[in-house]
Amino acid sequence: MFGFVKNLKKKLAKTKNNFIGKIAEAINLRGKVDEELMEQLEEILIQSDIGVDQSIDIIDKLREEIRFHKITETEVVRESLEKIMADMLIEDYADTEVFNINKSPFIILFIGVNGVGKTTTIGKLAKRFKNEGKSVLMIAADTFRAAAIEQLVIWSERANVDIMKQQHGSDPSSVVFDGLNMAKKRGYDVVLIDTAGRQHNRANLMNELGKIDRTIKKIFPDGADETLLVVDATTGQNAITQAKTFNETIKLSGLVLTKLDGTSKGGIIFGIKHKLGIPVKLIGVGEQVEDLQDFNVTEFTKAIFEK
Ligand SMILES: Nc1nc2c(ncn2[C@@H]2O[C@H](COP(=O)(O)OP(=O)(O)O)[C@@H](O)[C@H]2O)c(=O)[nH]1
Ligand SMILES: [Mg+2]
Repeated sequence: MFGFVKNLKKKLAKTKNNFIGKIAEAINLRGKVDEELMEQLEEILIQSDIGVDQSIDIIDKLREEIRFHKITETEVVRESLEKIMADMLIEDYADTEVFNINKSPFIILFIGVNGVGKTTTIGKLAKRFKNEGKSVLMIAADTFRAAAIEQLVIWSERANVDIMKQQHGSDPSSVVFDGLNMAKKRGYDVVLIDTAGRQHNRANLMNELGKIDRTIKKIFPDGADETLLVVDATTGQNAITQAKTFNETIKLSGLVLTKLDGTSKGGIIFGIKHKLGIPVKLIGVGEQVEDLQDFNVTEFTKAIFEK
C-alpha cells in the first residue's frame, strides 16, 4: 500500500540517528567488549524509551550471545544487538492481524488524549480509503471544542468525504447515533469516529467514551470493528500509561503511534506491544496526508537498522 523503506528511513531519521547512532558511537568509543560496554548499551536503550524491563532483557540476551559465540569484535556486538532487537519486535508482532476492511460499514473509533493526532489520523485515513474507492463517513463526536469540529470539516473537504456533525457542545453520543444511522441507511464502506480527548475531568471523559461505545452497539451490536487509541510517540513512556488507563474503560484493538518523525524516542515501539499486548497498527510520520503508514514490523526494523 504505502511505505517504502527508504522513505520511512528518512522519516525515522531522528530515532535512527539518536538511538542507533548512539549505540554505534558507544561501541566505537569503548573499542572492546566488556561489562562496562554492556552497561552503557543498556543505558542507551532505556534513554530511547524502550522500557527498563525490556532493555535489561535485550542486554541479557546480548551477554548470552557474546558468551556463547565468544564474541570479541565490537562490530559483531553491534550486529548481534540489532538482530536481538529486530527479532524481539518481529516475535511480538508475529500474530498481529493487518488492518483489514472486511465488512461494511467498517467502524473505526478513535480515542486518546488531546493533541495526540486523532483528527489528523482520521483525515489521512479518510483520504487513503477514498483513494481506494471506498465511501467514507466521518463522525465529529469531539463536540467539546468548537475548533475540533471545524478541523474535521477541513479534513473531510480535503479528502472529499462526507461528515456527520452537530453543533459545539452537543452530546457526542447523539452525533454518533445520527452518524451510524445514516451509515446504515446509505451503506458507507467505512465510518471514522473522532472523539474528544478532554472533558471537564478524566472520569467524565471515560464516562463519555463508555456511552459512545454503548451507542455504537445499539445500532451495530458487534460494536466498533477497530477501537484505536492514538498515542504521541514523543511522550515516551506516558503513552503506555495512557493506553492502560483507556483500555480499562474501553477495550482497545490497536494503537496508532503518531509523531514518530518528530522524536528520537522511537524506541517506544519496542516495549509497547510487549507491555500491553496491544499492537501498533498505524504509525504517523508527519503532518501531511500521506504521512500515515500501516505498521509493518519488517519494514520498520529495516528502516531503523539498515544502513
Ligand atoms: N509531526 C507530526 N505531527 C503530527 C502527526 N500527527 C498529528 N500531528 C500534529 O499534532 C497536532 C495535533 O493533532 P490533532 O489531530 O489535532 O490531535 P487530536 O487532538 O488528537 O485530534 C497537529 O498539529 C497535527 O498536525 C505526526 O504523525 N507527525
Ligand atoms: Mg481532534
